[in-house]
Amino acid sequence: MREPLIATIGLGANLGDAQQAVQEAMQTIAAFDYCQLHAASPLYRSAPVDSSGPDYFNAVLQISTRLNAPDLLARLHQLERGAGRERPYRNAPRTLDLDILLYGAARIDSPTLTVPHPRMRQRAFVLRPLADIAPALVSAQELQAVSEQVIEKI
Ligand code: PH2
Ligand code: MG
Ligand code: MG
Repeated sequence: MREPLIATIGLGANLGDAQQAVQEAMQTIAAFDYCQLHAASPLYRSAPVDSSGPDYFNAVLQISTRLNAPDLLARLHQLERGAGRERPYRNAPRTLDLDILLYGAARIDSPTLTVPHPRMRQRAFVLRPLADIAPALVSAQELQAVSEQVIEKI
C-alpha cells in the first residue's frame, strides 16, 4: 500500500436514474477501503458532448487514497458494472461512467488507463465541477474555452 495521494474522479450518467447513480457512486467511492473523501463538487446537468441520449448528470470527486491506480480503476469498473453499465459503442449513453482524471501528479500511459484524462480540459462537464473544488487546477482561459457548452449547476 502506497503513501496517500489525491485522486480526482469524474462521474457521469445519462441513462436510468442518472442523478441518483452519480450521487450514490460519490458516497460509495468515498467509503472505499484505503480512501477518504477530500472534496465533492455540486451536481451538474449537461448536454451530451460527442455522445447522445438524455442530458447527463456530472460531478467531480477528490479522494485521498492509498490504492494504486490500477486497483482504484478496478474498483471503479466494478461499481460501473454494478450500476448496469453496458458498452455497446464508444461514448454510448450510459448508466454510470467513472473516470480517473488525475492521480496525484502522475502521468500514466498504459493500455487501460491514461492519466491525466486526455480530454478533460476540453469538457465543461469536467472543468466546471473541478473548478468548484480545486480552483487552482483550472484556469480562467480553460473555462472560457468551454463556455459554449450547455451545462447548469443543480
Ligand atoms: N461523457 C462522455 C462523452 N460525453 N457528455 C456529457 N455531457 N457528460 C459526460 O459525462 C460525457 C459526455 C464520455 O465519457
Ligand atoms: Mg468518460
Ligand atoms: Mg469511462
